[in-house]
Amino acid sequence: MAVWFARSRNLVSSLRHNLCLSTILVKGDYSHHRPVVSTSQLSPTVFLSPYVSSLRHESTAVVKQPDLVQHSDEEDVLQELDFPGGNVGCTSEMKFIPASSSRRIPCYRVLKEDGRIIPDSNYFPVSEQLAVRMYEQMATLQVMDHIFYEAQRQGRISFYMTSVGEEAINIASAAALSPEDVVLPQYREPGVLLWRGFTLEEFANQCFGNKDDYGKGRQMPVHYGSNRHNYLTISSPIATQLPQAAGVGYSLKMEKKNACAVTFIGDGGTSEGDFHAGLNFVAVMEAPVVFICRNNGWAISTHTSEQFRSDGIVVKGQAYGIRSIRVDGNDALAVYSAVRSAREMAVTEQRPVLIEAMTYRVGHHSTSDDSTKYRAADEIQHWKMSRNPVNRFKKWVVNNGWWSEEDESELRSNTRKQLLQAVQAAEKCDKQPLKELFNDVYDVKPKNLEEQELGLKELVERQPQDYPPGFHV
Ligand SMILES: Cc1ncc(C[n+]2csc(CCOP(=O)(O)OP(=O)(O)O)c2C)c(N)n1
Ligand SMILES: [Mg+2]
Repeated sequence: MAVWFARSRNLVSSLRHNLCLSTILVKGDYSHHRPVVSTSQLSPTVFLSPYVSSLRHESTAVVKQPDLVQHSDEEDVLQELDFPGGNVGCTSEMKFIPASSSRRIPCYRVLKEDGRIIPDSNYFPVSEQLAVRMYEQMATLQVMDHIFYEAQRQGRISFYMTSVGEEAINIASAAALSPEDVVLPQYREPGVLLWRGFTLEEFANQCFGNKDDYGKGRQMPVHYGSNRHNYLTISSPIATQLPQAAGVGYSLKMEKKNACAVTFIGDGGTSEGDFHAGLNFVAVMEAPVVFICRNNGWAISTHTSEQFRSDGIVVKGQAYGIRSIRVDGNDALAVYSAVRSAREMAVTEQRPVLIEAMTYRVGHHSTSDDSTKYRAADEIQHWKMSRNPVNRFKKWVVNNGWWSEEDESELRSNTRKQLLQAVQAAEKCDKQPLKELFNDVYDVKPKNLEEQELGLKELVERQPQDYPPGFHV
């Protein structure tokens, strides 16, 4: 017999006990299968040893720590038991918690697709000046992506990754942070660096790996980093930035800084062990770290359905004891408010916060990828046109009378010109001498590196035809 009760869970629970009905289901309960053993067959003593029972009164009387007690909202708790991790209510029902909650965690949003604000939204107001700057930076990021992508296609740079579809996460999160907050990026967050004042010339120098690149041309394009802007250099191995963020956050805490660490990760990155180590470390150390997960549906060609079976990432934050929120990553106002609140909580309460920003990777994973091989072209088109975060924010800014089509064309053509100049200058600029390849990692160069340096020098001298004219180590 399966009867659905939508209202009183206590009523259901007491009916179960009194009528010995093992299959009364609460609406939304995932345990649809018949229990192996009916509740009437089980005695509470199966679970409570006499030794534990004798401590019951003491434990509940001595410490009442409601925050530490996770009462199930469905079951009658018989009494509390004290375990090393705190008091736990106990139940005579053998019931596994469901694999996921009955309802998916909702997604916080403020702006509708038509650029109007959802009535009664709860968000931080954004001034005209801030809104215009946010929009300008989103548009600049679009132009930058376009020019560098084309430069790669023309063979002028070796590699590039766009942020197309994720402009709102990039810019709105950056706008909500303080410049002292230390950012540990994955790689699809150049907009944060743009917001902080990294110039288009600096972006171009890195992509061309010339002598003005802060990494001295030793990294792939898009692996930006800037001490001046508190933006740690991107490293290719996915998720290494999370345990590093734990260390950065903890050091900010020890130094009593009014700042937090902010680290970005993709949905795919959450499958790495470092994601879990980072979250747990930060939760336990109570470090001021904001985790921003860009859940864009894909990790190269791996869809999220092949990546995890949980309700996305937001529930993983909670599993580690981290306050978490799911937000519409294509809604700049929602991202701004969520990140600003998260940052405030992290700094004032000295605790981590996790944000799962739902979005879609409109571009290919990188210039080494062709995403039409594993996803439908009309799916990409849908997100590009109907769910475009830049267009949505623009509608709001235009509706407020803060932006016009003249402003738009002026901004785009100036940015384009500036970028083309930056690309040309970066391309002409000399590279670092090859010997720089062997510097900076060690204070004193070890013998094996000296040998490799000598070996490379000999190779260049032996086969000069394989290297540009005048090239030497
Ligand atoms: C440890 C490690 N494994 C694999 C890779 C290869 N790799 C580079 S990006 C990527 C996908 C990451 O996807 P996601 O985290 O969702 O970020 P997105 O590209 O979607 O922004 C993979 C598997 C890597 N760089 N490092
Ligand atoms: Mg992804």
